[in-house]
Amino acid sequence: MKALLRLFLLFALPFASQAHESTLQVEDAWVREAPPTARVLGMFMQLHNAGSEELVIEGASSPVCERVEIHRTVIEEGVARMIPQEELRLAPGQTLSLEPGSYHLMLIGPHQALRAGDEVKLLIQYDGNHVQRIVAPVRNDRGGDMDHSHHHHH
Ligand SMILES: [Cu+2]
Repeated sequence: MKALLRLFLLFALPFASQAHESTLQVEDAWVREAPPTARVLGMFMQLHNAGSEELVIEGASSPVCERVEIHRTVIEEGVARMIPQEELRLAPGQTLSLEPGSYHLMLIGPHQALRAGDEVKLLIQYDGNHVQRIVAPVRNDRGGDMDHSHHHHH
């Protein structure tokens, strides 16, 4: 039993110390597949502040594209516009949903076409010197889409 406990600690400790630093939890991240010629792709996820203080997401980067911006889609007079955001603020315990038609990350200038099934690495910068690395799949999403700028019929 003691040996088992020691074994558990051996494995648990590196994760525990990591969890202590990381108050940002990211779930259900995915990138929306776009036509091969697309110069931007939307990326979506659930962001959760598991800490006891406000968390500020300052930006993100990915090896698959030139840069990543934080955007918010707003509808003005029936037209969808994307407004760049300086940062995202999460109150303690808050979950913010990045989803089509709302907040999202914009992958700008992809180095190559991203297809459904591909994986995208992303590094999220928050609270000054913290980073969170995630890997997200590219998915084909044709349902529930508010953005009709790309058509699939010819
Ligand atoms: Cu955008």
